[in-house]
Amino acid sequence: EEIRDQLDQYYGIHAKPQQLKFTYGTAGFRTKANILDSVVFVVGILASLRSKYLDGQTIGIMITASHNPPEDNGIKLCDPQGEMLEQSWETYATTLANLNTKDEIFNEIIKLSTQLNINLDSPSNVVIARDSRDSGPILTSSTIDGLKVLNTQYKDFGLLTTPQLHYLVKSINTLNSTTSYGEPTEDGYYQKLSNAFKKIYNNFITPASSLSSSASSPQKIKITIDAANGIGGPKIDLLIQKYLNDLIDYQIVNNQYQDPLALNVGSGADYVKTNQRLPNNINPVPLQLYASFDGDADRVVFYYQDEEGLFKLLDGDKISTLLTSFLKDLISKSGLNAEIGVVQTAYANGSSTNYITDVLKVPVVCTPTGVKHLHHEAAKFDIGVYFEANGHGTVLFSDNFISVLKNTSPSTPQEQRAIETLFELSNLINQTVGDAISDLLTVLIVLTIKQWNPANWDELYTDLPNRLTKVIVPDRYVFKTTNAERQLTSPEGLQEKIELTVKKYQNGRSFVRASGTEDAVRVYAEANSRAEADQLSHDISELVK
Ligand code: 16G
Ligand code: ZN
Repeated sequence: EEIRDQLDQYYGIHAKPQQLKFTYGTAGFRTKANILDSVVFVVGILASLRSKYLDGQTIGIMITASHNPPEDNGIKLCDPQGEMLEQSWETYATTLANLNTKDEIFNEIIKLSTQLNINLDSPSNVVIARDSRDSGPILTSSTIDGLKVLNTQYKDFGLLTTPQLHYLVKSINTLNSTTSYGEPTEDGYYQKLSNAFKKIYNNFITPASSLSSSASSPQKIKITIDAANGIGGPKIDLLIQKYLNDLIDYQIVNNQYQDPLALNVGSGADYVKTNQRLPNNINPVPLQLYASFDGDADRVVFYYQDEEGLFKLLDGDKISTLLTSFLKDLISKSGLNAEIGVVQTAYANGSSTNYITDVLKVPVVCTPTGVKHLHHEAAKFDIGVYFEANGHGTVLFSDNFISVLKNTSPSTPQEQRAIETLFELSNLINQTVGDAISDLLTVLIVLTIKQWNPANWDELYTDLPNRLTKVIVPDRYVFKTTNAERQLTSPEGLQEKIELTVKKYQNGRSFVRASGTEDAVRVYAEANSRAEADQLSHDISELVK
């Protein structure tokens, strides 16, 4: 009865416009902000149910549309250990979001609670945060109305990056346990990352070993960050200024997060990766390192200008190989036995896959696009490195391996340093989800230890020229794939045609898949030269149309 009363009170202002259809996809619900109100309201209800179902553990809600344009927004749920919402619940989310009346919603709540054995009177807890979009505050308050329907306790953290919200959820749910992840505050996040960074730094960089001209103090680490005018800018600013100012010499450009219309415009990780060019407002100095975050700071890509003035991208594959080679070296120096593996998607550059397999001799697993697929596979290794080429990724350390690190007594100083570094990397690298801030600090410390400039990093392997294009088709759902999205099973006969075309190109590779976030089909093509990659991309696009 109480639920009916609450629905009576709140449903009216959050009723769904009849004709709209919504789907909880790889990135949660994402669309134009002005049609999201009814959706976020029911997500509040669903988060409450999920928390009650999990004995009151805290569920996270993030309001963001990542790299999408300013007028978009979105909402997604985060499970108690900071992971993506369990897949079966995505279906419940979609069902709830498409109900057209108050009674239908009430019946669905009762149906789910019966089916899943949820006690609706039991406690439920939620934390919520948002990126810097101007639709964020109003959508937050509509979500909170949804939380009130089932009497959920909530805390609104306001502006955060997506990975910070994941950190908080895991920290809250592990509080006072032996697996405590960190202090459940924004500052706790900064402390955890900066402490780990300093420990690794001090283990390797001492004034004596530094190449700096003034022998007493090593040079500061230099980085310029393009924040896409998003929430990552003020957050990394806070972290470095408060905790790492004496080690890092940094500059943030495109940092107008208070101007929501500037978000992701001519800037950000997605812009840089897709267009393979510099963002606005960077005048590159050759061989200096630059980084771009996306709008909610769960992706990062790096780049530099070489001595000939060419733009060089260091994307998710380059991050993955850099970290894998460093970690592999640490494992061997530690004297421990640990299985390291790399997870990629079909978008990974062929050269990176060859490098990891043939040079590093580390196993590579390929999964479909989307964090939940990569994360799941990475969790099967002692150390699982996963990055999408677009810059989203992280490194997972298994619980078992972390306890090995904690309990091993090293027999040499070299072993001790390797073990300590591995352990601190597990603190520096966000274990819940890809995190631009955490990944940035990790790349910086690895480059500093190796005394590498961006060109040294880039030399590990040479990317095959590639092109990613978008083709608008009448119905993208007819494009079905298998083998981690690398082959089409439908429309019939198309895969054979693609393979015949690809065969004409040296080192040619191409695949076609329906986007999970846009009404379009994506065509990826790579080949030996720029011209051939472009031609292959064109040929395949013609087949798809
Ligand atoms: C979502 C995914 C991202 C993936 C992208 C692909 C999560 C949290 N995000 O943004 O990992 O790269 O979708 O988009 O899983 P697409 O299906 O439109 O190509
Ligand atoms: Zn993002």
